[in-house]
Amino acid sequence: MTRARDKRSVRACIALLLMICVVTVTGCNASKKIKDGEKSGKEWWNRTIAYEIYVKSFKDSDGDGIGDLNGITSELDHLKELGVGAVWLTPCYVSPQADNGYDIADYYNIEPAYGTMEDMDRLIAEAKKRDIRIVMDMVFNHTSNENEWFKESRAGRDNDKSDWYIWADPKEDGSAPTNWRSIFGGSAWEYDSTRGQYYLHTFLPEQPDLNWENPEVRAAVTDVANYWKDKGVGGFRMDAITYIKKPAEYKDGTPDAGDGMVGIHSMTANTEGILDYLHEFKAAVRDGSDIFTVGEANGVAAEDLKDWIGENGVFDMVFEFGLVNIDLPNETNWCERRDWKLRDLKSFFLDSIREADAVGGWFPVFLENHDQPRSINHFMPEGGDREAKAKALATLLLTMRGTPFIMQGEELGYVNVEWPSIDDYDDISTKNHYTFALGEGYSGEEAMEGVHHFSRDSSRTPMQWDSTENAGFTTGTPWLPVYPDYTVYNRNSEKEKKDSVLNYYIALAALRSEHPELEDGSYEEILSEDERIVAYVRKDGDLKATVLINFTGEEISYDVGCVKGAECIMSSEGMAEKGVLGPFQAVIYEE
Ligand code: TEU
Repeated sequence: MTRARDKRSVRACIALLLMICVVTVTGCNASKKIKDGEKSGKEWWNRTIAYEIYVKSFKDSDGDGIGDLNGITSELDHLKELGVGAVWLTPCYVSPQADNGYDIADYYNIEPAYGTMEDMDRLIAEAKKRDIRIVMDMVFNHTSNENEWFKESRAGRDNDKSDWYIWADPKEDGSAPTNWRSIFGGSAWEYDSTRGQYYLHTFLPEQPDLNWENPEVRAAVTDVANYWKDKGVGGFRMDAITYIKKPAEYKDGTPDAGDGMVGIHSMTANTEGILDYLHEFKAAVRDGSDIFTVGEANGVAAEDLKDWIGENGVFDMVFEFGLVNIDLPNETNWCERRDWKLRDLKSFFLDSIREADAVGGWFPVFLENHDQPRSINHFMPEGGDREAKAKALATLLLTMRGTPFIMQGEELGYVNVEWPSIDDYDDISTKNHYTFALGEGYSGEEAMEGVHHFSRDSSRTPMQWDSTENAGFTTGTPWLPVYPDYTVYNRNSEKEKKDSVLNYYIALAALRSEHPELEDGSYEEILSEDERIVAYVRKDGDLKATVLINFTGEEISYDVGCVKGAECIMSSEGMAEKGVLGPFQAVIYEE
């Protein structure tokens, strides 16, 4: 890794000259420019790095094998070192854990396995001392079936909360109201004998959907969010938010698989009228505060962004699914993978950033989260040096225009788990995808291949802190096995190894904060048609950084005109030679 000193004064004097040179000699003529960077937001969350913690797997402080809030508090300095200013916690409210906390029984209390409200207050305060804000995961499309709201709702057809969930009568033959398949497999309707009706669940039967048509429901979720805002959190990640509005009529859809069902996503995602609810939520929660909101927006594409973010939008940012589904044409079927080209990945960033910029919105950059495979397996070709691939992806994540979201373990270079049997897996969605594949006629081997590639457990294995037993995650038995490579890939060992993935992340985070063009400079894609390199220019006033990332395991050459007159400020692998990139090498030049 090399890093030259900042020479801004010299650079300012020669900037104009260099620009002229670059324009004259550049071979990067296939460039696509999108914005001059001036209108970009300057809120604290535009300028920071966000980090996702899967609470159950981060750090266990009491030896029960389950991560907890005190564990997180004890490792805040790790996050500080990475330049993190916002920490998104996966749900840590009271929950029966049918979906690891995404089934909330009580929004106002902490799950006992994770700690107490005092622990949470301490975490918020300790984080604040380090300039870190805690971001809460708000799950409002559904609750747990153990939530008091649902218990009351299911008790009869005429109680105060009878209309708080989505209830519907059976078809004449007694079967479910529609043929919709839940996102986790099986019918999206569950029969309840007390009411003699079905209730809708977009996810598990243990996760009944709330009825947002009912103003009392909207007021209740607003109250929850404001309660947490008043505690001083820095923002909200809005879970599965595109599903909250259902169509006016429940109708069967055209089956999309041999089970005769149709995925609920295609029937309910982003239903017209959803934005009215979300504008109401924004006015009651977000407006007038300095928190940020980021919506998990499966079903919202780049062209829809104008309604979701920016001046007329409902959130500050949205997580789009275009990139993570680049190889998955149908989320229900993990056995059907799509070939993709580097051009597709580049287009995703180009389109999303362009659309976000056009409406004065902001883009959250992410390559991983707790539902996704590890990015090394997801976006990089097989073979070659794992650490080099991790650093190449880190460069993309931390120098793209937008707020980067690091998934825990990504900064250590984690890869997917590939356990031999479906019984080794914990995640309920993984098990259901496997069963679905067998039902569709795929062999056990084919179904396991899908599991190895897409299972959510890959991003949920315990965080690896050191090379002691259980990677220092717990003194007890970890709820999910620690990845066997922990003796090499762990925080402490990587801290000691000069050229580790972790130290590269730390250096990149520091570089980013010292170079404003990398934070909110404009974004211009270069070498657009090159299928081996992702390359772009970030500019802010006189400052200009050029990023080049080799996505292949080969040494390759590129037209040196892109970086003529510039100096290298970062190289992921050894020295940088202009015009050449080593296998998976990433370089940043500045002029
Ligand atoms: O995920 C919502 C969502 O759209 C996911 O179904 C995603 O497509 C899938 O997990 C990919 O495998 C959110 C949470 O992120 C997820 O962890 C929860 O299980 C889900 O909501 C239900 O709350």
